Amino acid sequence: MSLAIGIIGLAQSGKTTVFNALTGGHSGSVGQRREAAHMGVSHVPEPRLGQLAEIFKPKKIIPAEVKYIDIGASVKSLAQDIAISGELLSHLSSADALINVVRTFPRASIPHPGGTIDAGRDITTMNLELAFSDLAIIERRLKKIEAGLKGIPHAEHHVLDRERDLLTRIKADLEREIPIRQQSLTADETRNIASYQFLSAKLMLVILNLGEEQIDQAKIMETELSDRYAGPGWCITSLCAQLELEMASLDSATAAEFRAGFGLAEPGLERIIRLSYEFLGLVTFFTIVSGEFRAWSVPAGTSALTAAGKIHSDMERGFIRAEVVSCSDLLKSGGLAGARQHGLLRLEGKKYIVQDGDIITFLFNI
Ligand SMILES: Nc1nc2c(ncn2[C@@H]2O[C@H](COP(=O)(O)OP(=O)(O)OP(=O)(O)O)[C@@H](O)[C@H]2O)c(=O)[nH]1
Ligand SMILES: [Mg+2]
Repeated sequence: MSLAIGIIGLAQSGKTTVFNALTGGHSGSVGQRREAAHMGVSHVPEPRLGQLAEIFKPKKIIPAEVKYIDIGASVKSLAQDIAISGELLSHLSSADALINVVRTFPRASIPHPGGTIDAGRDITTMNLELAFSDLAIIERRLKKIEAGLKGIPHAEHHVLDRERDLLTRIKADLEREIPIRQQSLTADETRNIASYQFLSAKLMLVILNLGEEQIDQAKIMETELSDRYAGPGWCITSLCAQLELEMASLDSATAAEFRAGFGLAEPGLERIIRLSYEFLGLVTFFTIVSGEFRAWSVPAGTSALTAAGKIHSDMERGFIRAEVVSCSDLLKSGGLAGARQHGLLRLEGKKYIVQDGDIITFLFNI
């Protein structure tokens, strides 16, 4: 399963433009049916794929993927009306992280729901909307717990009591405007609430959507907002979504020229994709199977057994061992045969922790 990122933001902040630019999609921006979610995939830029391809000469190269979801509705409306929002909310709830698109571009012809352009205010508003959604879930659960406690003997209260106490504590912090990702919860408590898929618990990448004329002020804006809002699981960057979308349709040489004209060093979208990847703590490993050379992303700390299962459940079930060589060792020794000769090819067991850049051949038996 690829990693999924939900795109949220206030009305007309540029969510669909960011989505289209990231995924090369063509979803309608304005005046489209608002209740439909857009989903699309983008490839994780990975320079090592090209370097390794020169050695392996694969028939096909398959980069790792990130799935983006533009839910096309406000988070607040989702929390308020469960009946119409069930499916949209579930898309968002199952995302691994959220991108909050915050408008900074001025354009008089596009009204801002807050009346003026104020990125700080909009970040606060979105934090409140996420908290609002989580509070609605907590309140419903607390009611159920109270009802449940009435129906069972006192001696069996402790499990529900513990859950109620934890949720009550989280609720109090949310009411003090502390998102769950910034609350001090133990690893056990975090695990216990994971199934609620709280929105304010998710990693949050804020993208300031700049106007072309604001590109040279981007760093100052990012720093100022970062000083005000930074905390665990929170990160800020900026992008001129409209410009990136236009560049996405150009060939790479023209796009590079265009970008240089605006003083932009790196393709903004690659930066966003790479950033979300780093932010989520993912590592990349590579496989070559029947001529297909492929990059996979897994959370840092993943075992060889789990990594095998990501490719195919049979590989996990019948796992024997993994043959591993690091990308740099392989490039140094010019190929698998050379790496084997130099003793750089290692045999690893189920518990081996996959390292970024590993090239792995899974040996399995079913
Ligand atoms: N100048 C400028 N305009 C932008 C930029 N990004 C988006 N826009 C414009 O802002 C308007 C809204 O953009 P969308 O991407 O549709 O915004 P949205 O958040 O998806 O809007 P809703 O889904 O309706 O809430 C469109 O007219 C875009 O062309 C930008 O970076 N600069
Ligand atoms: Mg939209």
